[in-house]
Amino acid sequence: MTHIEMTETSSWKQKLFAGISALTLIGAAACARAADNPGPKADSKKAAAKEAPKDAPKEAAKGGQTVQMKVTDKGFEPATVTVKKGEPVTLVITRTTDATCATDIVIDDYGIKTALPLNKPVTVTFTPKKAGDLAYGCAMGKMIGGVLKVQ
Ligand SMILES: [Cu+2]
Repeated sequence: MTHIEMTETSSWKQKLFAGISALTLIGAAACARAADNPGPKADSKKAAAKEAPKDAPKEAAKGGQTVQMKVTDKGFEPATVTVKKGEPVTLVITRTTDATCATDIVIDDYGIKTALPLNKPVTVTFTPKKAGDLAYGCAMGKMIGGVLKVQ
């Protein structure tokens, strides 16, 4: 009896471990794809990876608040976003236009300056520490930008 129970437990654990290993591999592959790695070999690998778009939401779902944003010819959309103090915020930003100078997102108070490649979701994560309006925007004095309202 005891022996059977132990066997069942260990096989269940093996299955779980195999599942976690698979997820870890998927995560590592997603990170490798996210890193800019120009060159003909890298490009052909990227083209072969069919599931790339599915990986971004998984990464963003780690915890806290997730906000999908776009950079269009009107600027950041939505420009004003309300977030909660003390909870991690994940901004998933996709720049869909080359018509503006907003090719980076800068949030001075949190030391964030992240490039926004065209048509590629980029994840920016931080935890707002104080309530109030937090300005963000492009790298040139936030000429194009918006406000994160921390409550
Ligand atoms: Cu600008």
